[in-house]
Amino acid sequence: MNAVTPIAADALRDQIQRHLTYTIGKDKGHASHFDWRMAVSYAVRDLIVDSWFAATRKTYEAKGKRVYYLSMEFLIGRILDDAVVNLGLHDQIKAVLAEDGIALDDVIADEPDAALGNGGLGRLAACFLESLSTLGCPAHGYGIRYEHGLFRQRFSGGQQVESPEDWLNQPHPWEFERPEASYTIPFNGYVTDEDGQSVWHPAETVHARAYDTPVVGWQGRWSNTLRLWGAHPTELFDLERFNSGDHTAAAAPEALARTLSRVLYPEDTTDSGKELRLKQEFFLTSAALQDILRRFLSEYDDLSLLPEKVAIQMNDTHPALAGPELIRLLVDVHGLDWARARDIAGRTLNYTNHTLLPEALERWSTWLMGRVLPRHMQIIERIDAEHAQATGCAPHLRIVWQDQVLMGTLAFVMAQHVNGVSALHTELMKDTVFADLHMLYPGRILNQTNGVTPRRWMRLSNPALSRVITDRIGSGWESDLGRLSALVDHAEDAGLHGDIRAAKTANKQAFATWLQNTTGQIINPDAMFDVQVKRIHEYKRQLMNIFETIARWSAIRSNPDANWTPRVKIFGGKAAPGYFTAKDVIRLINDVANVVNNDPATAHLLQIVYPANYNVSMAQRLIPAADLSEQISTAGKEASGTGNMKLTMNGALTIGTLDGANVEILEHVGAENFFLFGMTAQQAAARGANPGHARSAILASKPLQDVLQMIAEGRFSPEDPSRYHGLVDHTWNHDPFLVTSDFDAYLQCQKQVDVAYRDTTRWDQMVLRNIAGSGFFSSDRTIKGYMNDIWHTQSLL
Ligand code: 26Q
Repeated sequence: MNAVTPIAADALRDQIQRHLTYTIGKDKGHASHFDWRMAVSYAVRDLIVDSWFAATRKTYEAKGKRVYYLSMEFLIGRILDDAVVNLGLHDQIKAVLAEDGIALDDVIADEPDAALGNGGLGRLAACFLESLSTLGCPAHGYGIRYEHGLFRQRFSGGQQVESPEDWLNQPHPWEFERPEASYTIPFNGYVTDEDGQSVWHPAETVHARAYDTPVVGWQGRWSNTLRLWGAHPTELFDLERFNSGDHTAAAAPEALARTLSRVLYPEDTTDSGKELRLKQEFFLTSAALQDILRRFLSEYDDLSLLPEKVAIQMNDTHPALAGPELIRLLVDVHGLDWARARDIAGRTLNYTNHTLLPEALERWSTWLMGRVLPRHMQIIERIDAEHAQATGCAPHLRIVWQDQVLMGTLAFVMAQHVNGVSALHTELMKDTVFADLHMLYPGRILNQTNGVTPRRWMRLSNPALSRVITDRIGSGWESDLGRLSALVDHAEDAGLHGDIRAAKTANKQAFATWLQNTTGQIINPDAMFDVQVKRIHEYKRQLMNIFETIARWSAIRSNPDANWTPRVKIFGGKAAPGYFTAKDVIRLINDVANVVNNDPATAHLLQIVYPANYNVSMAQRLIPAADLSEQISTAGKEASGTGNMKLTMNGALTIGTLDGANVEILEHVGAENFFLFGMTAQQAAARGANPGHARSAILASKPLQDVLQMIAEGRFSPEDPSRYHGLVDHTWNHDPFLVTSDFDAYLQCQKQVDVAYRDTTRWDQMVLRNIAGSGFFSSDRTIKGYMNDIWHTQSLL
């Protein structure tokens, strides 16, 4: 249905040529990779537009329920590569470009990542959009069109240095600007009561303008829309001021408005409490809700039908103003009474929680909220009063408590369904942070374990493995990932083992070549690639990994002739600019790399790699090349993880704790094919409550004492021996994420990994069983779960 009509090579060539000449205005002989990319992107986009319109038509005809996914982050990455693969055009375009001596890979690599997200939450939203299209679920993503996405990272003297990202500083061929789709977003001011009606008199307004990007699903059968909002001034500039010569002040309204969509907050999991962030959240939420209601009212005239026709998903609490904003629009603008509006909102909204870390739970002072959104503050207080009345809850379970608006509580109280993102995380929600609300609203919490799209994370990023799989089990697994389980029928097949191994080796070689070309560093592709890629956070315990690396280096030096398994330790990830402990960890990794990589006694057995600026595109190169996946967070802290899933489906084995979705990965691939270590969530919680936990763990571990001693002595920072005294002291005396308590178990487990890797038959078997067991982790399965259990929607395919 609606599949994009196959296009002949001649037609494709003509379209690319035509765009190069007439859209870009370049002659072949003078065209750069950028010019070719534009021409190819426009030609591919043309093919998507037809399926996009067809899907829109069908959605209007079906009059079914639509899904709206509200998210402050969409970490998309490159768009052309994904579109080309989903349309099945890779080989054709490659051939067409080759005629002019142009490599498709170079054209693709010219595209900057759309990095409108920090990490897991934003990337999940991008995978969800792709699965929604693949499944033919009528849906819109709503987000902010940040001019500057996540900062670029480089290292100077081993330290992270940030610079602004600038992806829109060049034409962006994938978006359609919609000047006609524009809404006024009010801020500040005051509220008056006019005959029992509340009237908000905002002191400031900006316009939210829509920019649409089509999101094409697998084989082009369906395309949904990602609608991003850009902020524009309601008044262009102050002409009077301009004429009087004050040119800077004349442009002030424009500058003010544009800051709203200027830059993505690079903080993940810390509550920054900044006014601009609150305004961004409201900007997204209000624009999305006005758009949703406008579309709904173009099709229906009875607003009580809203919950039947619309499902809104709040991606964490960042868009949780959707509750009060929907009520405001229904009551103040559309004239419904409070009770009906409250009821409609409560049956339309749903909330996904992504973290239990207390510092990440959003809260806003009532003072700030009351100033920026005075009408919403009133509405929140009324929602809260009714919540208290209905449940008789204790004061700390109120939405407003101790002069703060608790956004998690607001989202929970307003939502029809509240979900966690892995089985363990959902159970912990019920048992800990949301235990009381769970009692007050039983049945509201449910689980939807995360997933990732196999189109980008296998087909596109790992064509070598994809070919091997298709040769064995046929095509079709890309949109029905459970079929990978058919690979277990070949579990003992040495031919298949060899093919998978050859694919991995080729990917490792390709990564090594890329690394050498971009950084000059030469690595041994025959060594085990041991990979930890994710945001740098204390709870993710990159520190434990680098401690193990130091212990390993030291052990190799003392016993060089032992039977060592050569390893390349690969790190990737950014720290929030204000997260100083995380930045210390980055510097330590780079300092250790500097010493270890220059030690001729160990260089053939241990190397450390930390390429700067890890992003989606780097993940696509690195994940297919990984042998070992480090998923070593303190149990109970990682809500799910999604990199863990990508690595599993690409044939990396996991060394990990019983945390987040690791638990389910272990179940699906089999405990004998997973390197499990460390405390459980319950044990970790108990251990952390013991004030002397770090000191006693260190005193019980000679290898750990030695590691800390080396760092404290300045072995890795000889020019500044005291550089890590703070970090070492923090480890001895605080260690909030229990690195010290799990360290010995981790060290032992890493030794088992070494042994397993040397037994290639055993390793190959384990790899095969990991790939075969990874089918559950497709985001198609996740989205089907949301469609059935939360949205109650149907596919239109
Ligand atoms: C909040 C307030 C102010 C500024 C920023 C923020 C903010 C921004 C981003 C808070 C949190 C985030 C991101 C959280 C996140 O990425 N969580 C991850 O979500 C993944 C998808 O569910 C999970 O797999 C990860 O386990 C979880 O850490």
